[in-house]
Amino acid sequence: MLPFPPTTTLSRRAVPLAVVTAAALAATVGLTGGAAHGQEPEAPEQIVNGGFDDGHAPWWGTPNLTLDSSSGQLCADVPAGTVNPWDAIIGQDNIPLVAGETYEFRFFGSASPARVGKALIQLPVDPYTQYLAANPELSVSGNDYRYTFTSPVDLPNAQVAFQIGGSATAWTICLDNVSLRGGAEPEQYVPDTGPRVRVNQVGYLPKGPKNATVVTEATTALPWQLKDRNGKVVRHGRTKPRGVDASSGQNVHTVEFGSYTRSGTGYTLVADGETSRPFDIGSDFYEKLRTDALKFYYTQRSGVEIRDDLRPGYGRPAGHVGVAPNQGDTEVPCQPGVCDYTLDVSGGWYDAGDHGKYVVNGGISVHQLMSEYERSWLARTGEPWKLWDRTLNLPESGNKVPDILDEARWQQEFMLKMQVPAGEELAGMAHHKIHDESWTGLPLLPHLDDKRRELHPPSTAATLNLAATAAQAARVYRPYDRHFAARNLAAAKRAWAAAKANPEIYASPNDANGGGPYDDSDVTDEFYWAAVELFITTGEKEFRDFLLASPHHTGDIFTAGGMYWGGTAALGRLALATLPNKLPRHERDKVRASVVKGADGYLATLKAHPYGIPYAPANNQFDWGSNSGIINNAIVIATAFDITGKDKYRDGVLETMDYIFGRNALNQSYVTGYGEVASKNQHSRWYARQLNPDLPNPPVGTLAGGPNSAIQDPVAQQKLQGCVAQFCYIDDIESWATNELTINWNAPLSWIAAFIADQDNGDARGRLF
Ligand code: 9MR
Repeated sequence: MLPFPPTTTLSRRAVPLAVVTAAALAATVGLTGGAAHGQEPEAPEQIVNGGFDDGHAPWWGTPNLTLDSSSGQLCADVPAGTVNPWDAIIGQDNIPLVAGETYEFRFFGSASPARVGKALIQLPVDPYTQYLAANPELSVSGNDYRYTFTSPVDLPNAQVAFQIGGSATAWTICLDNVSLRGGAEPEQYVPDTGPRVRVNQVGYLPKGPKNATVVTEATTALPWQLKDRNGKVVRHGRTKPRGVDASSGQNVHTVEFGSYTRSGTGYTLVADGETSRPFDIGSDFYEKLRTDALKFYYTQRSGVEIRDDLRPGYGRPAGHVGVAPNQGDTEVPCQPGVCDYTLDVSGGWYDAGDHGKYVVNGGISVHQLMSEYERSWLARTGEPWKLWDRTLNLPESGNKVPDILDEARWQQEFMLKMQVPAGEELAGMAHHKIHDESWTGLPLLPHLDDKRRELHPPSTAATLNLAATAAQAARVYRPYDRHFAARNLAAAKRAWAAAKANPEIYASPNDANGGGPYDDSDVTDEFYWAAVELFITTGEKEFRDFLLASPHHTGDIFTAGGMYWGGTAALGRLALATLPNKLPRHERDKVRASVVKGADGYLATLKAHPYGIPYAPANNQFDWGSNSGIINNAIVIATAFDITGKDKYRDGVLETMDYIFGRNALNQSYVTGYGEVASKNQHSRWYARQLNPDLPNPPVGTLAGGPNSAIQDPVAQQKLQGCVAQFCYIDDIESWATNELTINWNAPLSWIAAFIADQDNGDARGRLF
């Protein structure tokens, strides 16, 4: 972070730093630093009348605001009951921007009572592209704010907009000294990465491996010490120099202290004069994560009230049940020209921080939950009773069905609803997705979304996601609800037939207004996965012949980036390797060997990686949602453990989680509530505490997407330009490209948490597979 000396230049109301909260510092680019920031004195002012000493023209306000500049500041009373940020705006138009020029945007702002505002510099017309998006935490006494951004466009008429809607209660905003000048030095964002000794801040299993990474200039081995919570040295040794790590650009050493096995809390590791953040040695935390990572799904539910008694602090009205201002999802039309019927597609999980619901991504998510359940029965260390009824505190708890299946069913019911009804064109296909006709802003609770909801065209990929998950549901739910199982099997077969008849209907990459595209123009892997699930459930020849002929049955599918919503072949391969099925033994052995080989590849990557992850994407370009790729690769390694029982695979899984929990370049955990410093501002319209203190943070056990080299969002672009892989992340709610939460990222987290919790202290010996 930059130093923040009290300003002496622009503001007449500079506040002493002591009254500025740490949160405010973290949430804004910086309070004004005056001359220290190197502003070019001659750079011309682009904003007209930002001082309000003589009226406020040409500033404008939305009709619900009365602008008052009689005090020498511009003040407005914001009425109660606005929903979206843009329901109340103070703005100025016709601001010229020059491409490549770095600007400094400054203003004084106060709010009574305190509120988070939105300050934007943007295109004045649809799609309102934002060149700067800031969320100043406005206090009653007021602060000076300063941001910089580099304009990507030449534009004669940009707009400065203070969006101040979205509050249930009335408040007053005042602005002063609004200024925009070019020629600024680009902001240097420096994350606070704390001590240079990087550990799993949550903890290590007593009998598991224990690895850490030290960031240091030293090139020869250094002494290290492990200290217990009283500061007593309980083990010591020497580091291993590892050179420069490509994923962080840092010179690093590694520490291995797995020979120390005593449980306890408050351990620290000391090396090179630095003391790590504290950690435990134990196993309780994985037992807790097993359920926390699954409990995440209840508060993602659409179409039902979230009960505060079940999730204190997270209760909210049902979203999208056809109650105004919602327009759906009980009777949703298609996009214009796509179909002439409506469907009841209420229910399911919201995909992520948006209110969209997508069959493609919903598929892998619900599949991995059902697979977690299936593994609990089949793996040698599996503990099915840990996922049993009454484990997740759900409305359905007590119904004698495992809670994990109650949760998965909420989504699977939605998947079934997305199938095109009999008698319609493309009957049996699944609509790709349903979401708002255009993007909504943050924050926005689901029940307050007033946009039109639309069904998007059916796609082959969605249809195969439905076929795969419905085939799986048919076997998983059979002991609990034969009727639901039969309904799924019928839907799966209908979907399969429809996909075979329409094998190349692809979702458009351009269909991305109001929701993500989830486009995919190679669905051969989805065909393979669906055939596998149908084969495991039915044993039928058609599916066996299909899967044996698929290139994905023998191809090298264990890629660097790992399985994900657009690459599902590995889901099929893992299922065939682990679930009872009618493949001849020698065929099945080949499949198992291929999984073990895939795991060996990931282990080799992990061993070569000074931060111990089975992830080394081409050109060091970390993917969108890299954390899920990393954990999905660990699932392949875990499956090799289930197949072979060899400790090295279990150790690889455990070491992978060290990275997720803090052994990384940013020295932070990516799971909310786990570790001393952890992600807590993931992009979400309803866990939006960073924008509105009345709302909660994401629930404990929520995984952040993690470093994404492509930094597509404005906050990341503003602060992380030029970042090296692991540094391409920021815990800011507006960084949707690096810091979102999703149903398909928590699914592998919950799978792997259950796997590790099953390992007890790292030495579980279960029944034979
Ligand atoms: O996770 C998705 C990622 O793989 C894609 O590259 C990206 C762009 O298409 O979309 C991501 O998914 C987002 C989806 O489109 C909308 N809901 C939020 C998802 C997570 O960011």
